[in-house]
Amino acid sequence: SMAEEAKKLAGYAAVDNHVKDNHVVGVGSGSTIVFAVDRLAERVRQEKLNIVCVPTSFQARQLILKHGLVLSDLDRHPELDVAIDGADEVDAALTLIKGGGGCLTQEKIVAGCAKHFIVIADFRKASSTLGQQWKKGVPIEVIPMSYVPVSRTIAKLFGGEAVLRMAVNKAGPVVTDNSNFILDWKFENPQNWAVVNTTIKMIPGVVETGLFVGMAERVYFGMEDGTVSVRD
Ligand code: DER
Repeated sequence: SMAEEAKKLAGYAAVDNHVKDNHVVGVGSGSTIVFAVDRLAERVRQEKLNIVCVPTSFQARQLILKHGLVLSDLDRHPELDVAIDGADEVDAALTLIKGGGGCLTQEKIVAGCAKHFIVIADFRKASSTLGQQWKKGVPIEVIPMSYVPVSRTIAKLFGGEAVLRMAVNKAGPVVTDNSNFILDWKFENPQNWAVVNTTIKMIPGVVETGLFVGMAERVYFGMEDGTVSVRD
């Protein structure tokens, strides 16, 4: 489909422009990163690159292993050369909503350990303000026993509604790779995302927010017309 082709364009551009020999590469989660890992594996084979990969989820770990790439971790490589990951939405200031796939916590940790955090996305993610296209809200990972008070506090502080993410193929709520729950906060108005991020992070029980503020260095958007648009 057009979106799949756009994801491929973005993934290839990021890997070709930012991954070099002897690099430690953070591998994101979701569907767009699949194309980036395809390209990474192809380049490793063709160019005999010496690369190690640090995953951001169980899914990313499976992807690394499936492609025969060298799996590593933050114990061995607490500083990465580059991290590449997707996003659910990107605004004009490169603030991201992430966590649509429920992997936001390890994604933010890995992104924070990288010298360069590069985002890849199809054209549907390119907004000027958050909420224009992404309607599922801001994912927030919480300690399970706290999800009700955290949900109430967010609504009291910032309005909207923070809803427990229920599983589709399992009875009950989605459980993250870290054995936590996710609240999807359906916000009503654009906010000062730096303030929202830090305030929500301080609520007891909150593990991480899906707001990546001031972290992305560059975003590659695959466009409908087959071009790649760069935002930095
Ligand atoms: O859940 C996540 O954080 C993913 O990286 C998400 O932000 C992008 O997933 P997609 O590439 O499947 O749209």
